[in-house]
Amino acid sequence: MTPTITAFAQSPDRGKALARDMRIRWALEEVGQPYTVRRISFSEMKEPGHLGRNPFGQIPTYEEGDLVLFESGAIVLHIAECHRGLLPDDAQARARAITWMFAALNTVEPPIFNRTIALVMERDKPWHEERLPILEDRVRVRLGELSGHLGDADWLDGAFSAGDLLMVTTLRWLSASKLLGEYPNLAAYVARAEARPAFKRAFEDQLAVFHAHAGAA
Ligand code: GTB
Repeated sequence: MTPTITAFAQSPDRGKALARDMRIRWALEEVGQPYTVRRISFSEMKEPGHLGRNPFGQIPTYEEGDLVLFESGAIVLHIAECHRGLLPDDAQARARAITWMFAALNTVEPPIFNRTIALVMERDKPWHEERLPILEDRVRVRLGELSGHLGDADWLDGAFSAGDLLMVTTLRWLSASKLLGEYPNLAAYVARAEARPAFKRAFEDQLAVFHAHAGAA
């Protein structure tokens, strides 16, 4: 059964694939599962139809027959459990890969997302200039720790996994900043992931949608 995911009708990141639907697109491309995309506007996200898919009125969501899921991490885990390629077969290695999924979402994403929010929504606040370096130092703490773990390995724990997929989509929120470049092994890690054919297909698909609808809002 072909799953349907939801994504922004008008990508606020102008085609950079920073919204969390990219996680789902990329995961589906990695496992070779075709999918359809339902593009929804900001107002549609808060209407009953979409609130039935996600009570928080956000994207992405995932529909597969009667199954309706929200939360990008849960969706990627579901895809990884239903297909080969994103989680190792060995039980302990699989548990470690799932640990990295949680680490990406619960430990690394919060400081990075707080910085993103500050840049997008708080630039006009009188305390913004004072707060931003504090937020950036919190990001540096996590990047330093992650960089220390990764060392010169290609991926976080053996073969590429759903843990890497979630970690890279989180680190990409720093692509426009100099922060990632302070940790050359992390910058190379993100570049290595972005070079994967599945990432490129997912990126090009969402970019094509952006170009097709640019200026239509
Ligand atoms: N925890 C949920 C998940 O992982 O699925 C969070 C979902 C979420 O935040 N969705 C956002 C949304 O629907 C889109 S991705 N927002 C509308 C709303 O809440 O009303 C958010 C996003 C967009 C762009 C960047 N960026 O440019 O760095 C980062 C994150």
